Amino acid sequence: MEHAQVLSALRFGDSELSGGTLTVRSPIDGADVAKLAETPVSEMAAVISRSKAAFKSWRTVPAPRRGELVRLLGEELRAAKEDLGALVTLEAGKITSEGLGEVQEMIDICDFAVGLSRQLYGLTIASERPGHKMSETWHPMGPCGVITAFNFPVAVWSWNAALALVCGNPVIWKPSEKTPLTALACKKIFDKAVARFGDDAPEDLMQVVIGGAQIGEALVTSKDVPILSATGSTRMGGIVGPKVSARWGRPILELGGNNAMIVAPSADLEMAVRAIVFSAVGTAGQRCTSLRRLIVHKSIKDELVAKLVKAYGSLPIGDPRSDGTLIGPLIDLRSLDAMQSALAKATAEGGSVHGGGQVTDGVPGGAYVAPALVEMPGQTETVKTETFAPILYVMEYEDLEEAIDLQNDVPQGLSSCIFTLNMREAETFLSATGSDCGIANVNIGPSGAEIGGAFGGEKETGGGRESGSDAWKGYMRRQTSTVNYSAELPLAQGVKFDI
Ligand code: UN1
Repeated sequence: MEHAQVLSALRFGDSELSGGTLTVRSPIDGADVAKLAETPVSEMAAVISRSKAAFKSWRTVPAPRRGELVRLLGEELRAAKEDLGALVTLEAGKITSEGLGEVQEMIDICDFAVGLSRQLYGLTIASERPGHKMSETWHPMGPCGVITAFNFPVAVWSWNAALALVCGNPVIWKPSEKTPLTALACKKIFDKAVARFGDDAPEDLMQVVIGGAQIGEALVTSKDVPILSATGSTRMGGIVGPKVSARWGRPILELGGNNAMIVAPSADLEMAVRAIVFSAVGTAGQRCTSLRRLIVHKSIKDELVAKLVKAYGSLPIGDPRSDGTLIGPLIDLRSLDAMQSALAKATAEGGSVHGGGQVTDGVPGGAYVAPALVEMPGQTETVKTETFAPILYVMEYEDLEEAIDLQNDVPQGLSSCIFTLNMREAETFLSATGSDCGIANVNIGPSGAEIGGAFGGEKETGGGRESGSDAWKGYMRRQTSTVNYSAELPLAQGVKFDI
């Protein structure tokens, strides 16, 4: 589909797409597709105060009813799946199947959140005092700021928004400047769900603000935004996290990853190769869960590298809209430069590079690259640094302890995996002495997590958890209540204080 067709399918009007100051380019061909109006920084106080007003009424709507809105959003997303997937392709450069996959991830989290809306359970806790009852209740928090990155321009918003909404919180979304159109399209889809839902959804339950760092800064520093979820680089998180904490807000951070796979001697190598290729070159290496480090047992390293070099040689690179393409463009030329400079550094550190060059033939413009496989003599500084591009560093190990040490010896802690058929190795990898990451898989690559699990990681990945499991607790405040239904007033810990 041509860019204009994709935009008109989602009912973008000409006036919406022109006359503004934010130029949106498609990474597919570098073409300018829109000039969007930006939210003035001076508007942010009003945006936040409208969100506060929406909170006052949304928190009183029963949670299962709030879930109904998210159910309708899931329905609208099902209806818009192809169109929104195509827009993800247009704006982020993902291949068609991954664009659709991202929308599916949104649908899945909506389904999850609908069920959750009837399961925001607290606890009852045994009181040490007679005639007393102790319990724990979860309450809505207030406006939730969501700052998202270009690489999952819509799914990450939905993980946050679906949970925030059933938990009783309005959302203010600041998408990446590189992918604002997908955010505006989601807002249109959300508005359709609201129109079907009825009057008990307040105005401004979901607001999208368009612009750069200053817009984000307004959310980060406002005391009226108690939850701030931010996805992006560790550098960004290092600024955002402390600022949110300093004003006693709750940051939910999902930052850099430097994800590894250990390939043990017993691994099913055919399966490992498929998992490696998908997770290292899928999304052109631009997932925070992309595979960046391969730690291979010495005895199988040459065999595995040979298989990978062969597989890498035949990967279809090109227009992400074309059938059969597996590697689309990088988001922009800066990413291409960052990749080339990482490869030059790795070479200087003793690495030997297979592939990795720019691809200019048979592509429609944009920043296309061949994925790189880099055999490294050890875990150098460059290997420890996340580069958002399809570079896979290969290192070898002799015993599992050494492999786990290498896996853990990076500043980031998002995702990790081991390929082995040896149960002792697999369980050790998952144990307290194993991977230090938020995600640890066996015989599965590090990327492509399902929404049912809590998503996020440790160390410089930021410690936040989003999406499944009990990540919803990050969007609510916990209240412990003790009720005395006796006629006495005993004090806890047996304290006597008679007056
Ligand atoms: C991201 O790259 O920011 O696990 C999110 C995955 C996807 C989400 C990635 N479900 O790869």
